[in-house]
Amino acid sequence: MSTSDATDDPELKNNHLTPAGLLKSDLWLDKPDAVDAIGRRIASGRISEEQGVNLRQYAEDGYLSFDLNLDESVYSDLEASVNRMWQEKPSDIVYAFDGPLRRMHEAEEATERRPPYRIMGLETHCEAAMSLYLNRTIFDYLRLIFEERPVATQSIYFQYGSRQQLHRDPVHVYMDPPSHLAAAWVALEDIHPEGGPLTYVPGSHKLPYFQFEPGVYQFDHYSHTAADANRMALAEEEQAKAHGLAAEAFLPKRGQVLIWHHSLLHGGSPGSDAITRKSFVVHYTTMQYYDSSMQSISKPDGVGGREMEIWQSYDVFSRNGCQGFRAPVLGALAS
Ligand SMILES: O=C(O)CCC(=O)C(=O)O
Repeated sequence: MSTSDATDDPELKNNHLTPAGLLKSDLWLDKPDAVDAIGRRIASGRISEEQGVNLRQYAEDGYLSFDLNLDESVYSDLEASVNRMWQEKPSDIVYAFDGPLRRMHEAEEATERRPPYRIMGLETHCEAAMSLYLNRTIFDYLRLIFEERPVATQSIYFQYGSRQQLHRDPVHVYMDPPSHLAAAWVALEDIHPEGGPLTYVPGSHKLPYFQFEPGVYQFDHYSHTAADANRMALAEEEQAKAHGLAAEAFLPKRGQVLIWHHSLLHGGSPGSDAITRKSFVVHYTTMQYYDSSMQSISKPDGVGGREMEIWQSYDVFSRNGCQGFRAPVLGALAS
């Protein structure tokens, strides 16, 4: 795949990108010999044939998918918990409607329980969400991908489609190193084609990043605008098209998970407001350099306006051999 060479500049504002504009990565599946390395691991018995097939798809197409075989109670518990969140509106959980995150006690069900609202950190109030946040089968794949202990962070529950433009996660989700990032998206119902399904562009993880200026690929909410975000989405789409790549909709049965590569282009397609698209997504990294989970919250400033506050959680907990950050809101409210 050909790549542009826009960042061949020693004075890069950051050095996360290669001169060809790809995200630097030390992960084995990002190396040119990944497919051979997978073959060697199958041959030596380190991974199963099935894992090998999935990891090959991850290396070549940028995602892998399988059925989690979830118990019926996971769906019903999640459903009941989400309804409870809207009834009780606890202050120690965070949601967003069509703007920055806010504490749930500010939520207005009549006007905001519709697309593209989302709830962050539902695992703090829901055992079924916790069982997905720290799901052992997903963690087993992440261990193979990272070759390090993964840590879960930033879960999001969607009742409807996200309507998000095509993007790559490191542009918005800052890990350290940035390539130590993957996400798992679990369908909580059979996904309807008109419900604003998740879309992704197979193979796009091998394309260079859009740069706002040489070396700058991260979206900065303080200095970049919606027009910059549109410019990026358009350029990414055009680049994919120029390489013969096209977006595909993920139309899984409930319980199916999609794990995507840090640099895979993905987003939420437009959908009907009348059709739900229940899903739970978790982001994962390693703790090589990354030591806290962070959230920017919009809150009343006490004099009739609003202000942004950054919340951070350094608290990691383990369960069943899987580890995850506690939601930043819990630490912020406790202190
Ligand atoms: O669920 C979606 O539509 C998109 C989710 C997403 O982009 C993310 O969590 O990074």
